[in-house]
Amino acid sequence: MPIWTIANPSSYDNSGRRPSRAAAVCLGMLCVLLLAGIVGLDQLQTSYNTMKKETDQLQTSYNTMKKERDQLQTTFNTMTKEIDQLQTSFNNLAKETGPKGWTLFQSTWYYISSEVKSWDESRQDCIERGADLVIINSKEEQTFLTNLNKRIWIGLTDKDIEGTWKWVDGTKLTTSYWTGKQPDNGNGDPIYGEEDCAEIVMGWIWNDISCANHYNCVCEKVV
Ligand code: MBG
Ligand code: CA
Repeated sequence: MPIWTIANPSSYDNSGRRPSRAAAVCLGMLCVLLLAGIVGLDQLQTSYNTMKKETDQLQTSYNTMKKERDQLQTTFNTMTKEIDQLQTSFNNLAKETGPKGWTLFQSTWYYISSEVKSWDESRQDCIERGADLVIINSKEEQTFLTNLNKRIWIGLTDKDIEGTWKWVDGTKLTTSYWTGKQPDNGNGDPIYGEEDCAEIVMGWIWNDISCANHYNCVCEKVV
């Protein structure tokens, strides 16, 4: 049945236009809206597809990079191990070929004395060997000296100004490894007297003690 026959004749307006025309306009607008919706949805779908493709590509790149990073990490670990092995071989070789009594540790030569002497005599000995009493610049060097398990003189003194500790090259002390309440300058006890020289004690770290005491020493020669 045609649409205009449904219209109620009482609903005719003053313009004399038939309601079926308004319905047609509405229908037309709905169609336009529907079309716009469809176009919009299509664009959204396209954008979604593009983004999905990009996300997939990013995921692939991420996976590739992760794999590459893992490979680099493995290579790095292998190389670190090789460096350690080379360092050990080098140290062993240097030990064999270096001057008698001298040990190489981290590119520096150390002489561990076999005789016990006062701090001043020990320093003089080091100087005559073209070196000086050891100056400690790193935790590794400190550990190396502690591991010698000897009572040794190091190149540290406060002879010039009491309480101002200086290395034998004149530099001021920055990082220190004093044991417990040390340095205490003998803690006022006449048994110990004035304590102006630093030693590394077996199982201890640093202590100040009378420079006249006789200990082994470690000389250091930087090449
Ligand atoms: C000693 C130190 C000495 C002084 C003394 C004070 C038990 O260690 O060797 O240098 O510090 O303690 O009591
Ligand atoms: Ca002391």
